[in-house]
Amino acid sequence: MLIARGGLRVVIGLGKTGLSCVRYLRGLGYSVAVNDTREHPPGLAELQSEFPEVDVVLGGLDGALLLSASEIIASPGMAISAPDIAAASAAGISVIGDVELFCRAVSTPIIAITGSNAKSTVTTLMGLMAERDGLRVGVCGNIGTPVLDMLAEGQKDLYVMELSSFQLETTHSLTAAVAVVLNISEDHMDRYSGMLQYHQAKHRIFRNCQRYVFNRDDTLTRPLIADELPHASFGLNAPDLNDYGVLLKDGQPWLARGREYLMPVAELQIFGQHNIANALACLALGEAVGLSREAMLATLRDFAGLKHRCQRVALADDIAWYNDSKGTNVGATLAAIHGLGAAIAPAGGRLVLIAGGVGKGQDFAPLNDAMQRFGRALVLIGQDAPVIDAAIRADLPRQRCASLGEAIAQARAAAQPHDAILLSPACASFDMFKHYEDRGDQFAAGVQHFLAEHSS
Ligand code: UMA
Ligand code: ADP
Repeated sequence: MLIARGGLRVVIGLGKTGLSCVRYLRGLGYSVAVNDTREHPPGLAELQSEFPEVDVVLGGLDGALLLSASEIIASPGMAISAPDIAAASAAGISVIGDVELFCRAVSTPIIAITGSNAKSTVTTLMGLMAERDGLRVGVCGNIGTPVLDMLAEGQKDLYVMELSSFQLETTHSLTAAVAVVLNISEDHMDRYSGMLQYHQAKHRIFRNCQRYVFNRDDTLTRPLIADELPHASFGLNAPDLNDYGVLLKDGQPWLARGREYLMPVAELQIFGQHNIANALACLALGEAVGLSREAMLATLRDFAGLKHRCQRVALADDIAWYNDSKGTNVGATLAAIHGLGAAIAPAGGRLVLIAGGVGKGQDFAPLNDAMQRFGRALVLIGQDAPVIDAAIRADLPRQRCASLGEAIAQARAAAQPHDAILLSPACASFDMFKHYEDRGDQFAAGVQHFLAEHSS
């Protein structure tokens, strides 16, 4: 039997997060109502069959409902600066998120990971490392499983939590065993007034953390908290005694801690400088929570990378095709261009880049130098193709295409032997696709289809 708890909880958003919050709060006996600005939110049918007693208001925020709440739990996709939510907050109603509910309930150690890019790669690796070391580990958060759904899975020894800036905005009680901001570059400028506000949201991860890790190649990742707090840095140069970095041994780069050689970079299956940084970040985070060195290095050797992140999907006529659909901002696309461009340059290869989509108000100019250095041609798709076209001034052949299928054909026409064709859009996907996975899957399927039709 449910114990009736005082005060109405209003959950905003009926996606994965909203549903997980309703399940959690109803499980504790709270009265819950749900509000979503969408007419047909994805979790509606599930909610109505599991919790027919929960009132749902759709098609817009309901200011009166929000003002009647004891506490509002906002999903990350909903900006808490929306006037009705801001008004409730100004009236003294606490506005929190699912991660806050989780942190209030759990004292198990948490590795808390944020950054503009690399979050899912590092979060996945940390989960695999902890599992290999024999821990019961819950990998959750922005990576896909809402934290409260993970809580329902039962006792864990460690949580590895990927946190977005949106989730951090509504979290107050996180006391991470170790926290990291992996890197910071422009993203989500449609939700923030500028880089300062975005940076401040990311750095909330360090509040009350027990240890921290930072990227010494990116000063924006260094927290403004006391240096007495135990910490370690990672970076691509030679490390100080307790830090992680790269040392040369017989001319070959090795992952290193202080003066200690840990593993040749060549043993990593994931490529590019950015992935060396990711591996080093994992080693520093793992040390902070006491994971064994052997388990961590064995995991790094085995890991072949995640789908949609610089993933090779085809090789034909000496031209390789790469799906980097998760490259949804300029920072990620730059990492892909540099990583892949440097890998194919020795054989004379250059990159044909397929980019474009919803630009989220970013400045695309940083892509110019990278494309000048490594580019063969530019193929543009989606809503913000003209913005990218104007920002990349490099003297390269370029095409604007109305569909991904056309982009695939144009990219192949521009490519030469030893080149690589890279889908790394630097943009969100929702003008043409359901999500980045859909874009990546359509690309991989489209490439196979194109190659089958054009094979000699
Ligand atoms: N939305 C409305 N009205 C509402 C509520 C939401 O229009 O009232 C829209 C949002 O603008 C968004 C979509 O609905 O476009 C989904 O939002 P949501 O908050 O319901 O999302 P969930 O399904 O709960 O998924 C969220 C994260 N999504 C977002 O932050 C947008 C998922 O991260 C995360 O995996 C999941 O919680 C579990 O924690 C996705 C994401 O894109 C992968 N994250 C962004 C990113 O990585 O860049 C931050
Ligand atoms: P996130 O979860 O932060 O989006 P992912 O691991 O899913 O991170 O990678 C997203 C994109 O960023 C991919 O295109 C990937 O190749 C790129 N990426 C991965 N690591 C880095 C890094 N350290 N710096 C910049 N880009 C990176």
